[in-house]
Amino acid sequence: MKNMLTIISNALCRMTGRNVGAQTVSELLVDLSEYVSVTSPPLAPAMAQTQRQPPKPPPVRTIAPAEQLVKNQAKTDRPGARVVVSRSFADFTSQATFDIKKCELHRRMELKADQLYKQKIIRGFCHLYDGQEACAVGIESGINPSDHLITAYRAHGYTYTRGIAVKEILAELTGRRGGVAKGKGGSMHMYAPNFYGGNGIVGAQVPLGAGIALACQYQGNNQVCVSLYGDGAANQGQLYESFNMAALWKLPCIFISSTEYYKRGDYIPGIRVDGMDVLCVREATKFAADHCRAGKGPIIMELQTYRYHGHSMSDPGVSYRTRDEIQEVRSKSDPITMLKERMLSNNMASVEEFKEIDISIRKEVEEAALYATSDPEPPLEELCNHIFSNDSPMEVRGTNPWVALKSVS
Ligand SMILES: Cc1ncc(C[n+]2csc(CCOP(=O)(O)OP(=O)(O)O)c2C)c(N)n1
Ligand SMILES: [Mg+2]
Repeated sequence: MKNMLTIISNALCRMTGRNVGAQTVSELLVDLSEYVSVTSPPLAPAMAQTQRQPPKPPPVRTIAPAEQLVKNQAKTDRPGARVVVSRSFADFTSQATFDIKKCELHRRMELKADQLYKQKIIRGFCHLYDGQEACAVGIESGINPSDHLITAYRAHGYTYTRGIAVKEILAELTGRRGGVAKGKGGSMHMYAPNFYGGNGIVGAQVPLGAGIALACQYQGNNQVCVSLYGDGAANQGQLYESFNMAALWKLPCIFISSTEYYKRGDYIPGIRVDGMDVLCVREATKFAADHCRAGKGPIIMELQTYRYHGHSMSDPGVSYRTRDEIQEVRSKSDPITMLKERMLSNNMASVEEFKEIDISIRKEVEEAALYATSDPEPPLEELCNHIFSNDSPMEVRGTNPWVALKSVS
């Protein structure tokens, strides 16, 4: 997975053969669009018919020198290969330490959630995102805090990158008063400023994201909305309806799919990104945000990524893939290890500094876990507050209103 995109990424940097150091990365991407057709042209109706095929793995593209790619461009019959390139690491010296800290904290937080779940302190649904830290961290680094983000139920990492402290996230998972949703939302329903959750219905967040982008456009605030979904939502009608509206109204919406081998974007430009490489994700997001802010309408990003845990805590994650496969990804494409290795080889950080970061992150997560397990549960009289309807009689599905509620703490 790392494979092709890393090779292409490095090769594109080399093949431009230009003084890339003098450009911003976004400029480099725009320049590269001359070579790799970042923007997909609309298809003729007859051709659109033939597109309704089951998704296929993307064809492996061989690397060609820049001039050759330019020459071949006219012959490219499918919408352009979407390639995102990251520049030399030395260009990121001042920022990468911050990225690695966020990636590691995110990983430790998920591992702590795993532990607390197995200790039966976290109950109910719990969907982890370890292995995919480069997606959350890279996206956040590519947008502004005032931009907007909405995702599905796998939301711990995005809640953290949108500015919520680890202890509030863990306390939400344990259902405590100090949780980010006052202990009432749990794993799937966390929110933060300009972060709209945490949505349990697969795909439903995508039209909501288009709506947020419509609000941005209406208010003319130059903000964009990132709307995330997984491959499980990728064939839903509501996605295509949202894409259609976003394209027609040129909404500033970045639709991001964490997926493999699904191809869309026939009418909306799309870029495929190495979702294990935090810098690729960041630069692609910046590129996509620039695209939206320039009034060019929506754009789709496909993050090729890998999750170490199964679907949820009830899925061991090894019935449809082997432990060897997971181990191979861990050893070859882990986003944190890759970033560390590249930082080390570019003299951007030392082993000692990584150790210090590791110690401080472990401490922060341990303290957060202590908070999440010692903070009291919300009082019973709080239970029915903060919901939309106050009209009585109120019925909560699955409960018997005549049975007295009991707290477990
Ligand atoms: C409309 C709807 N259908 C089915 C479900 C049950 N369900 C929960 S998660 C899930 C899989 C979704 O996969 P994906 O979108 O790829 O997200 P990932 O779990 O990989 O992050 C399904 C089918 C649901 N929550 N909502
Ligand atoms: Mg999925």
